[in-house]
Amino acid sequence: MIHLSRRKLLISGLAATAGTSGLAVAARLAQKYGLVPPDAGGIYGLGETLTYASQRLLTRHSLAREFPRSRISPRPFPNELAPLTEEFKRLQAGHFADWRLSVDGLVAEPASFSIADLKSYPSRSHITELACEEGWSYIAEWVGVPLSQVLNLVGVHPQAKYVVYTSMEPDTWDSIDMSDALHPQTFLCYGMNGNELPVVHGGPLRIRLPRQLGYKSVKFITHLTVTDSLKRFGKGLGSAAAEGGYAWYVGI
Ligand SMILES: Nc1nc2c(c(=O)[nH]1)N[C@H]1C(S)=C(S)[C@@H](COP(=O)(O)O)O[C@H]1N2
Ligand SMILES: [Mo]
Repeated sequence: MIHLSRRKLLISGLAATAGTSGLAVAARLAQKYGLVPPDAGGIYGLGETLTYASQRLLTRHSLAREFPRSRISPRPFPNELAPLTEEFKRLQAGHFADWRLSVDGLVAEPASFSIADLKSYPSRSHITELACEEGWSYIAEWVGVPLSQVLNLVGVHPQAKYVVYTSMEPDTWDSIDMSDALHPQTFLCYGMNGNELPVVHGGPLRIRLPRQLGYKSVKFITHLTVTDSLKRFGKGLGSAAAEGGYAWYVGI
């Protein structure tokens, strides 16, 4: 565990933005605390590490801004959607009764959950902004179960470092570190603005983490894997997005 005083955090964060010596400080902190993102290789590696390490040290206990109900956007913007698969259409025709979320990896008891199972746990909500990397955003009320609740149910092993989440949409997957996975605002969402989560917004279930850009909030989640390393997943960069040139860590 990191036990840095707030002053030290500020100093290290400042140092991280203060040029060459700052680079060295952040790089050293990154090494020391394992704050090296999986996509840190290659030409932009240092930059990615810097952003991740300095933001992590500064924001590990912070919450994304929550808004009053009056600020909910009247027309949330659904991003362009790839055509739904036959499997998805079949589940949708059955009102997702056969849909399951499976959880495996470094857990005591791998499990699978129906939407009804997930709804049987205390539901939580937050009114937060979804911000796309392309510049648009909207505010909505997101309803679901904290990811931490599901992780506690299956019992995460102490070596766990990341949670990988996979969409029913082909080739769509991402991952977060345990700090984000256990963050109180990180939800598995089945509801939005008082209704079921619409399919265009990722229903029946999407992950929602308001402290990172919209593309980390992957829709149609059906599989979670807890792991100590991202090397075995795809090209080892931590997400399909990272393989396409987008940063793995996009804290806001
Ligand atoms: N499965 C899946 N999840 C996804 C995407 C996608 O194309 N497919 N787009 C991402 C991006 S880039 C953004 S900004 C948000 C948009 O969420 P919304 O469509 O609910 O507004 O979803 C993210 N999750
Ligand atoms: Mo996006």
